[in-house]
Amino acid sequence: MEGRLSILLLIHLSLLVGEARSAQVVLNFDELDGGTYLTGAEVQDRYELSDRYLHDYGAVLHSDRPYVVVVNLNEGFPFPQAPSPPNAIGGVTSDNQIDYSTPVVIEFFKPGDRSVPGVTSFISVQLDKSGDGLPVTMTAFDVEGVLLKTVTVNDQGAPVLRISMPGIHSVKLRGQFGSSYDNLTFNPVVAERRFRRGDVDSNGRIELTDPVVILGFLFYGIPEGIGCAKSADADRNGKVDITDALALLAYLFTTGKPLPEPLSACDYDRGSGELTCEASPACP
Ligand SMILES: [Ca+2]
Ligand SMILES: [Ca+2]
Ligand SMILES: [Ca+2]
Repeated sequence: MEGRLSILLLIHLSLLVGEARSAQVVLNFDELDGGTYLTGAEVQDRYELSDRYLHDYGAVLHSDRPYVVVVNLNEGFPFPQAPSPPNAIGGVTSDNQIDYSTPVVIEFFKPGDRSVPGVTSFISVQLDKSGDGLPVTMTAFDVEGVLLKTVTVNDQGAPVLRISMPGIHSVKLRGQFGSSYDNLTFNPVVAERRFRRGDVDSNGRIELTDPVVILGFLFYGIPEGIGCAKSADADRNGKVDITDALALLAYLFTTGKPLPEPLSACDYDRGSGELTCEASPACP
């Protein structure tokens, strides 16, 4: 009985841990100072928003200026127009005026470190309630600026734009004259680095020690983790398991069958699943 209880407790605890790890970030901008929402108004410094969320969440926002504007949608409307009142965000023209048809860009980095690109696997944003019914698009790009996906909604009744796929480094929101954005939600951002497949210990060479590191990790927990899990995914199936060690051994010693790129040189790997590459010293 006691044994069964502790198993249940373990299952419960592991569910809790899983939940904590995958907790989404929700930014509603309501803790910030919000200014007028009027199109054409000049943006004052205190309503600018750019890298405030870099340290904790790895998100940086900009428009034609290196920031977006935080607008208070409570004033002047009979009912609050922000999905979470009072604030939403909007675009800023190059001459520093509020303009909702100027695109808003959200870019991800390793939290606290703008020199290392980051990626998320899910992002959504909600439009305000005063839409004009015209189409608004969100386009996602990978770390190299390659277009991943575009979604479109008609801006009426505070619709939500969402994209769910691995490798999202940035999104561009392209709205109409009255499109402001709220409740920006995304999965935790992880660092993205160049790597070479098979160079598991990232010493610049693919050799016997690399499959040995995979086997040690899988069967003995030594090392505890692999700095660049993508480099260990030799067959590029999105998981690190014994088939990767075998594929690597075959590449080195028997069939010589090449592994999927990036193999010949350091590079990013687009859309190869949820594995990450946090550290890869041989691929700066
Ligand atoms: Ca809000
Ligand atoms: Ca190596
Ligand atoms: Ca694999």
